[in-house]
Amino acid sequence: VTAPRIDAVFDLDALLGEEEREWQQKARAFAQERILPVIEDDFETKHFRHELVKELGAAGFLGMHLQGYGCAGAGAVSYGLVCLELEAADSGWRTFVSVQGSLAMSAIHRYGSEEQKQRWLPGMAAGDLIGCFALTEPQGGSDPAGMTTTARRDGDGWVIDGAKRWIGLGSLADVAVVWAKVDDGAGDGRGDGGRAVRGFLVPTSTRGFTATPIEGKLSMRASVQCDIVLDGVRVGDDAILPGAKGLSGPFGCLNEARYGIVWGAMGAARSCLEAAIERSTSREVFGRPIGANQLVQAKLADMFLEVEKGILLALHLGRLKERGALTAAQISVGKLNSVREALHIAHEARAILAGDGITNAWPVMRHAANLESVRTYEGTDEIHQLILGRELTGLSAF
Ligand code: TGC
Repeated sequence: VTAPRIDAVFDLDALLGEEEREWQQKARAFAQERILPVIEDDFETKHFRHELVKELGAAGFLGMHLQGYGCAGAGAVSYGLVCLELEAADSGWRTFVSVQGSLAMSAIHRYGSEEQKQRWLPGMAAGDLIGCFALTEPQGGSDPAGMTTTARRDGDGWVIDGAKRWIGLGSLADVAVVWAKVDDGAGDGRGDGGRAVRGFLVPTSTRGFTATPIEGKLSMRASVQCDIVLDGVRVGDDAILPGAKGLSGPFGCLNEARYGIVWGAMGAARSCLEAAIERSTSREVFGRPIGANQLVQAKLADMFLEVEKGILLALHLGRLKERGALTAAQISVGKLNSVREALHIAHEARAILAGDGITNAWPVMRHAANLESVRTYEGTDEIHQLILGRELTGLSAF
C-alpha cells in the first residue's frame, strides 16, 4: 500500500494548487529515492548523510518559504507539504530542513542586516553552508527567559560566554545563531534581571566556540544534536542581528519551526498507518488476514481519522499563514495535536505489527522514537497546553 492510496480516499489533492502538488511530489520522490533506501542503516549506525544537504539545496527545500537570496519563495502550504513528505521518511531530515530554513535562515532573513543576508543566505539556500540555532541551554529549554549565556561589550565588538544544549546541526554548522543576554542599554529595556536577549551570528570557526554531538540518543539517530560551549567567543559589532530585540526574536523563529512540525508529524503518522495497513492485509492469524478482524479495522479507522484531521488542520493553519493571520496560539493547537496524535498512531501501528513492529524491517519504532524528540522540542506538549490554557482563561500558569 502506498501513500497515494490513503491520499485518494480523502482527495486532499483537490484542496491544493498545482504548484503545491508539484512541491509535494518533488519532496515525496526525494524522500523515496534518497532517504528511504538508506535510513534504516543510517539510523542504526547513527550516520548523518552529509551529501544529501546539497541535494536538498538543489531541490529548493532549504529556506524555501523565504523570498530572495537564492530562496524559492514558496507558499506556506507548499513548505508544509515538503515537511510532511520528508518526515514521512524520517523526522531527522525534516528537522534538518527546519533547523536550517525555519530557524537559522529565518533568523537571518527576518532580523539580519542586508550585509548579513548577502553573506549567509545564498550559501545556506544552496546547501553549501549550514546554520544552527543556539537557544536552549543545559538546564532546560522551556524557559528561554532564564538563559544564562551573556554577551558583553568589549571595544567595538562583543564577547559571548555560556553553554547551549540540544542544538541541531551544531557540529556541522558554519554559522550559529546564538541568543544571549546583553546589558539593557544594548537591548530594548526588556528581559530578565535588567538584561535583554539579542541574537548574534557566530561563525563556528571562531575561537572559543565548541560543538560536541550528544551521544546515547535512541531517537533522531540519523541527525545530529549538540552541546555547545561559548568560552570568551569574540565577534565584531557586525555579528549582532539588528532587527531582533527581546525574546520575541527567537520566538518568531520558533513559530516557523513549530508550523513545519504541524505538517511533518503527520508524515510520520501516515507512514505508520501505511505500515499497519500493509501488515493487516498480508499477515494471517486464525486462518485469515488480521485486517479482517473488527478490532484491527477499528484501530485503522481511528488512525486514519487522525491523519486526515491532522492534515486538514495543518492545511487550515497554512492558509491562515499565507494570509498573514496565523497566531502563535493557533500554531500551538497544531503542534500539540499533530505530535500527540502521530505518537499515538505510531504506538497503535506497532501493536498491529506485533513482534515485527519492534524490528527495523518496519519504520514504525523508528518513527515512534523520533517523535519522542519532536514531542519535546519546539515547546513540549505541556508548554503548548499551557499556552492554550492562557489563551482560554487569560491566566498565565507559567
Ligand atoms: P515571555 O517571556 O513573557 O515573553 C517574552 C516575549 O516573547 C513574546 N512571545 C512570542 N512572540 C512570538 N511568538 C511566540 N510564540 C511568542 N511567545 C512569546 C512575548 O510576547 C514577549 O514579547 P515582548 O515583546 O512583550 O517582550 O514569555 P511568554 O510568557 O509569552 O511565554 C512563556 C512560554 C513558556 C510560552 C515560552 O517561554 C515558550 O514558548 N517556551 C518554550 C520554548 C521552546 O519552545 N523551547 C524549545 C526550543 S527548541 C530548541 O531550541 C532547539 S532548536 C531545534 C534544534 O536545534 O534541533
